Amino acid sequence: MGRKKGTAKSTWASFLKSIASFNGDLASMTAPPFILSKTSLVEYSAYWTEHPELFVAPAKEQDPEKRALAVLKWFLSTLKQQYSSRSEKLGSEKKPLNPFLGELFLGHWEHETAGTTELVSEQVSHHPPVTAYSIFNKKHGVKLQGYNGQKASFASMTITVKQVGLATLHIDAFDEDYLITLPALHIEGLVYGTPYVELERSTIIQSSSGYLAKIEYAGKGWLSGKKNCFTATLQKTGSKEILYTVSGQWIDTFTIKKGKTEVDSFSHKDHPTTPLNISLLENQDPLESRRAWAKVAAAIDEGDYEKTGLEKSKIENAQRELRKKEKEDGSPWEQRYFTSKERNDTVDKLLEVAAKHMVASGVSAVTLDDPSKTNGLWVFDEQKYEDVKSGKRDEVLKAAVKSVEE
Ligand code: HCR
Repeated sequence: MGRKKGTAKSTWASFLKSIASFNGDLASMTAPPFILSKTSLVEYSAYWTEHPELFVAPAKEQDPEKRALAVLKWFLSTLKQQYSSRSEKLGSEKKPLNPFLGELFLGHWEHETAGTTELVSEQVSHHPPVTAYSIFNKKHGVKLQGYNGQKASFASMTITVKQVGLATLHIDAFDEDYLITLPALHIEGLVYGTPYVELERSTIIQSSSGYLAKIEYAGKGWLSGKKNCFTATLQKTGSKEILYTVSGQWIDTFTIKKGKTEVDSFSHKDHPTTPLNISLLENQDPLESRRAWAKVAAAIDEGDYEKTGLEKSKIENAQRELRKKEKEDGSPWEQRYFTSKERNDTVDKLLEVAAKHMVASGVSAVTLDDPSKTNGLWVFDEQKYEDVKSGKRDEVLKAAVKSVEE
């Protein structure tokens, strides 16, 4: 059975048995210690921008069609980081740490041509677990924001994960918005103890300038014999004419064609990622992920699973106490950088356009999950961000940190 031997093999077998009856909340899944990752899910927002030069590239295109294509290219380039970077050695996907409410992951990328791109990621809800993020490059006027939760199910020895949430990209120079839906995925290789992610179904990217990109995912044995494949098209919304087709393997290379002519290509080996800069642990806020989970991460590194469990429980128990206290005091947790809305007009408009097009072309319409599944629609609150930066919210922040440290 794969690379698992002895006790690990029997632990894996009982793990498979146990997930057969889990309730769909990935956070509640108890995984064997050897597949525990020391990275919290709140960090995953950084995967959107490990190629800052591609993130800002659309802002340089004057032609809306080329801009929409540049957005599609950037999105496709993020998939490897998002879904397979933790499993470079095939089949070594791990279970991330479940972020606590208020957990933060902050950083910035410095790139020769793209300049500074900033990242703000925050766990905005614990039940259900939801991470919200804002990634922006002021020099080029490009802003991405989104939020994300997961709903999982287990059948035929596979964990299938539906993502709830969405992302929007804004390009200041053209006052243009792009709505990005998130793909579903499943975990392959579970039976062999070699888990890895395969994407399924589709993603759409609808622009306010009237372009729609559709990406269809396929794994091994479907459209091709290769894993992690996709085919994408770019059309003017409402038109049947395909302007560009993009296809390939999202973990490796893809080509962009206009008709039968190849006009561009992308290969991960030619595009090294740019590392994210984060503060030293001692300079981090106590709610910042790496600092908060440091003892758990150290225990995982040492392979000391008893200590790992102990340190994790300390954080989880403190969180339970904190929620109890908030309830008693009637003062709910206040998110540091994000605000929950019931409606988002930009998103609604783009969805409506995309849905009409899809119904007309016989593809099932895109709908968004009920906001109650993510405790609302989360948007980056620039006022909160500025107030934190200028020190205006110091008192509130100190109180939040104190309550977590107590
Ligand atoms: C499914 C997953 C947790 C969720 C991760 C998400 C969906 C989080 C948001 C990111 O933007 C994109 C993303 C990428 C990850 O690939 C995905 C994770 C892959 C595995 C993990 C499971 C909870 C792990 C299950 C444990 C297995 C190894 C048995």
